[in-house]
Amino acid sequence: MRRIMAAAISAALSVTALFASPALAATQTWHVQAGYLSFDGSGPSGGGNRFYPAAVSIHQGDSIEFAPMGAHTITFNRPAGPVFILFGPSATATATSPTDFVNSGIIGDSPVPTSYTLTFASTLPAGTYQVICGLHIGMSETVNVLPVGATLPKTDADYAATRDAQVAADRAAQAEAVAEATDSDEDGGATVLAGIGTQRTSALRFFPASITVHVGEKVTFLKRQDPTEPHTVTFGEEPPDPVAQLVARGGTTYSGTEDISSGFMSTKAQFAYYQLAGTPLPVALTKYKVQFTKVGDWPYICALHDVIGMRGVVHVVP
Ligand SMILES: [Cu+2]
Repeated sequence: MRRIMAAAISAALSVTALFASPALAATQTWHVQAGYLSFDGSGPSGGGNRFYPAAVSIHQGDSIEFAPMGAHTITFNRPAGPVFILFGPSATATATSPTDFVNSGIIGDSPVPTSYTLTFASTLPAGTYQVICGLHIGMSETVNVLPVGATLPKTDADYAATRDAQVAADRAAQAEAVAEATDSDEDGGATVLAGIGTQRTSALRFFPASITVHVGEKVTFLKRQDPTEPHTVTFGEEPPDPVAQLVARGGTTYSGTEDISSGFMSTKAQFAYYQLAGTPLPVALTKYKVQFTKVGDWPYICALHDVIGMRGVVHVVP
């Protein structure tokens, strides 16, 4: 018995020795947070649309576990075509060459975040790579892949500290943006902002969520203060198909019974980022003006963000 134990220990030691040699060093899993969440009284209300931290240095063979806060994709080598092609996962979660397409699909789109681990294979040449979120313009992670044995500049704990500092800075900038945002239509009429954000963050709300106008007047909905999120302004019933919900329909007059929608509202930069040219979605639409012809309280939603509370109401009085 004793001899068998000794043999086992001896075998274990030789395995340890093998792994200690640079060529066979153990791989490591690094941690990056995708976005952050803000909350108001009703639940999640938006947050960050950046990776935290924005850059990491790792070894060939290492992995990065992305923890999503909010809906994001983890995408290596986005193929050409409308953004919808990124909504589902690719067959593999390992990048073996600089041109591999690796994609998580949409993750984090529920109360419970689901992490996604992307592996940078030992065969991937050392170099600097980008991982993007297909849903949020500017959301990009720089991954410096170094040869096994190279000294890495930071630890996973260092990156967690950077993450926390950047999230705190983004939260402060977002609060300031909401406090200071103003916008108005050229005609000076009633205005609602669809989202308020910075280049890195967003509040998924209508500002104000409740507005009062006289019958016959118009309300202008502006998506000009929220650079990283698209929205819709939708009155009445939505079509069941999620893409059809993003197509403009029904005109711009509302008497309480029609199904009308702005369709997908996005800036020029977002429209290009989503590669939507040639689809039935509106081209870079940032303004939608509706005339109200009947007294009543008329609720509306953003078809993309209604589930987390992006809803409003227009009170029309005599
Ligand atoms: Cu929205």
